[in-house]
Amino acid sequence: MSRLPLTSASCQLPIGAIWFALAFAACHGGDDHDKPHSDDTEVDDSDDTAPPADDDGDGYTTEDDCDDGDAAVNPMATELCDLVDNNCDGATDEGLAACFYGADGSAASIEDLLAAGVETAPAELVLSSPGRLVLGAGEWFASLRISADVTIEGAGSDQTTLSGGALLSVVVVEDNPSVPYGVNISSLSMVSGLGSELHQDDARFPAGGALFCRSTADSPTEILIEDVVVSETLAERGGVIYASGCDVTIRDAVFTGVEGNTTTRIGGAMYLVASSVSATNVTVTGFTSSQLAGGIYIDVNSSLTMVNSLVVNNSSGSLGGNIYSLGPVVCEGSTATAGVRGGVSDDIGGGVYLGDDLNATVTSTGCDWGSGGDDNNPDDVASDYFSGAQFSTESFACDAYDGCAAL
Ligand SMILES: [Ca+2]
Ligand SMILES: [Ca+2]
Ligand SMILES: [Ca+2]
Ligand SMILES: [Ca+2]
Repeated sequence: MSRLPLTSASCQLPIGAIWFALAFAACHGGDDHDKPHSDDTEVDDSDDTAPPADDDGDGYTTEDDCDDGDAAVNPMATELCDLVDNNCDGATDEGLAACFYGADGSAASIEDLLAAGVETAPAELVLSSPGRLVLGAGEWFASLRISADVTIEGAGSDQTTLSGGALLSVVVVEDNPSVPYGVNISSLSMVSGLGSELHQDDARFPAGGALFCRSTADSPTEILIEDVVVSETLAERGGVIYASGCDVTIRDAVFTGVEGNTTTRIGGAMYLVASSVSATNVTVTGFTSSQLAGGIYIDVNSSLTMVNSLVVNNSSGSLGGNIYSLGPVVCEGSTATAGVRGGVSDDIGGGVYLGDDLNATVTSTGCDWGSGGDDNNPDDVASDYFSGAQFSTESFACDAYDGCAAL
């Protein structure tokens, strides 16, 4: 609000919450009938109060101008990505489209870079210095290549969407052989990634539709995914996540597969190599693969820990409808919140197939393994060393060679 003069024959004072009271006192017989102008006849002017200043000349006095030393800051200014409350609404950098805050204290808008991406040509954005990327509401066609400690933060999984435009992985975390990166992704949706190309054993295939993470360092790259919804992403290996040398923590997330997917060969939702996934309140559902692991493929030196999480209704053309594992699988929770159900394998291991490795185990505490229409088919847990087990109990342990026993 700008200053408005109150005009009368005897008074000219500004209106405002405070100033109205002063004006009233001055114009209607205050304590000493003092006048606020320099031409008053009273000897002592010490109790006069000066009108509010507008030192920077932007038309707003100190009443409304939250920085009266900067004319670019005032209630009519546009909010910018600069760590300043430009429009004096009490909030800093609110409502912006895309703002990157460097760990060095810098702030830079990347709205133009992101907005240049379209569905057929997503923006390829390189984040190579540590910091925090804050995305506002809207759909952004972009693939982010990260080679630093970076946090990506949307306005909510129902507000902010990152789309790979069915061309690239939505997020790629690069390898750093010396000091692996830490990357956090939160409060957004990821759609339409098609995986990055990966060389492995002279093969070349797209991997990690939403997230591709690879580290060759001694310690793993740390990834946190929180309040994230993923749909419509595909890759030959890991429709949502391909992780090699990465520890991935996932909280409050829903991953949904693509109906009629014929792209994925192994790991409809995830493909883990020398990686761990810790999932809490996560649902992985509706994924398919033509070969192994309709839902999650767990290679040697990898593991999956699920707490109050569901891996349900995933199917494979071969071993492991929901999960194929060469490492430990842990499922904890109650039947209301946790389970491995509705998996379908055209071979064995509708729920979990345990591969030929000493570390290939399943431990279930309280999880629902389905029954009737949502049972795993043809079995809940199987390996090449024991015939398929069907469980009516929620707590049991299996290993690939000795089979299963109730806990
Ligand atoms: Ca001002
Ligand atoms: Ca100002
Ligand atoms: Ca503001
Ligand atoms: Ca600002």
